[in-house]
Amino acid sequence: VAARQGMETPLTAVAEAFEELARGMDADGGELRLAPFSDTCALVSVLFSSLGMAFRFAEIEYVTKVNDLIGAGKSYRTLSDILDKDMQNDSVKKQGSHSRNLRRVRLGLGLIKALFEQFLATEGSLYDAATTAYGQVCAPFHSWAIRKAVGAGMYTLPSREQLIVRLNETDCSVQKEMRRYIDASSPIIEYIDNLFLSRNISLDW
Ligand code: 1PZ
Repeated sequence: VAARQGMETPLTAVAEAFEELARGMDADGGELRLAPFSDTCALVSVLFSSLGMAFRFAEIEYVTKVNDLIGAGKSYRTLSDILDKDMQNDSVKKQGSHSRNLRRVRLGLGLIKALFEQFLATEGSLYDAATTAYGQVCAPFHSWAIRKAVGAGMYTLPSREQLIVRLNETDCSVQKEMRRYIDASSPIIEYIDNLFLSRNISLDW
């Protein structure tokens, strides 16, 4: 209904926020400020409710990490500043560090991007799209127990049609908005990966 009436849908809000974040990054000379980044990542959690109750634990996991970054925004100006500080303290990969939480949030952003890519590229079920996306982006870094739990949760995902309805989109509008998120989040994701890689920190964790 919202899409037909021209009102803003959750997906539009997320896509627009990432477009604005990417524009801000360009305006700041290719530097990503922490506060707007964290706020934008927080918006993503509106999408969780459309995936169903089984992914509540994924939501809690994601939101906890985003909230840590929101808190860090009071002391650190940019994403780079977080990495630099954790490098000094040798705590980049330490559980609960801002850098590690940034890496986790980036996995969440990448997961959604991969899910949307799968959704657009195939006519298959949401189960297939989500299973492929999770296998590509997150599974390599998750323990066996987590992978098992996620695999079981996948069976409770809604159908493609149900997801479109829950997101207040139409067949046509959902494609446009998913594409917008994919395009706007790509430079942000790439930027975050480069923060680590340019400091000789591999991304195999
Ligand atoms: C887009 C939705 C696709 C379908 C559903 C896929 C569900 C993925 C569920 C991920 C569950 C994560 C469970 C916990 C993992 C933690 O072990 C790790 C490590 O945390 P640490 O040791 O550093 O404290 N956490 C992560 O890897 C964070 C991953 C965030 C993924 C969140 C999903 C975001 C999806 C958004 C959906 C709208």
